[in-house]
Amino acid sequence: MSRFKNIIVLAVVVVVLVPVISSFTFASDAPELSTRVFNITVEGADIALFDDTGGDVDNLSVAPLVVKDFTIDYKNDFIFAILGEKGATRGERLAIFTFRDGTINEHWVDMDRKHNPWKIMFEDVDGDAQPEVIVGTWKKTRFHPVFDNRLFVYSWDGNEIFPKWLGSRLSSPFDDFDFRDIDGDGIMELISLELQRNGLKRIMSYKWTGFGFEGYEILEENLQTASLNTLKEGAGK
Ligand SMILES: [Ca+2]
Ligand SMILES: [Ca+2]
Repeated sequence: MSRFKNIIVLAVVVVVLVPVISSFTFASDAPELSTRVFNITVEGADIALFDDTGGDVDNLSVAPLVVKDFTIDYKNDFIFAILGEKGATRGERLAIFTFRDGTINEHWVDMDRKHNPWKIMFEDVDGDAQPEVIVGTWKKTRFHPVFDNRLFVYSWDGNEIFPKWLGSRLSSPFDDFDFRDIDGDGIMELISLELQRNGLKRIMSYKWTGFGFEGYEILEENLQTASLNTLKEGAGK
C-alpha cells in the first residue's frame, strides 16, 4: 500500500512540476526577438534558420533551383544568394532573403539571367563602414564581347542593391577573388587569382580608388595553383 502511495505522490509531483518547468524553459529561451541570435545553414535548395540554442526556427526552399553561393548581412538580417540549376558551373540570378523576427522570406529575386553569377560576398570595399555586395559574374561586355569573369560591386542601403561599379575586367583574366586587409590599414583590399601570359598564375591586390579598383601589389607570382588559399597570412605587409 505504501509503495502505491509513493507512486501517487510521484505522479502528483510530476503533474505539478512539468507545467512549471516548461513555462520556465519557454521564458528563458524566448527573449525579445530583436536580441535573438540566428544561425543559417544552406544545403541545396534549403535555407534553414536556427536560434542560438540550435532549435529549428524556420526554413525555406528555393526549389527547383539551388543556392550556388550566399553571404549574410547579420546586422540587418538579410541573406544575399546566387540561385541556379543544380550541377551547373555557375548560377542564374541573384536573390535576397530576410530572416527578420525568425522568419525567412523572399525579399527580391533578380530576373536578369544574363550575368551567370558564381560568387557573392559582403564586404566594405571603400572603407566607409557600409558593406557592399560583390558578385563574380561571367559575361560579355560591350567593349570586350567574349564571355569572361567580371566583378560587379553593388551598394546596399538595407533594402535594395544598386550598381556601384560594374567592372569590365581586372588587370588580367581572373579565376577567383576574395578580400584581405593586405596593408593593415583597416580597409579591405580586393585580391584576385589571375592568369599570367606564360600560363602560370599570380595573386594580385587592388585598392578602391573611388571610381573602381586600381592595382596595388603583386602578392605572389608564377604559381601553378588554382586556389587563392595558397596566399600566406600577412602576405604583402
Ligand atoms: Ca562601403
Ligand atoms: Ca587595407
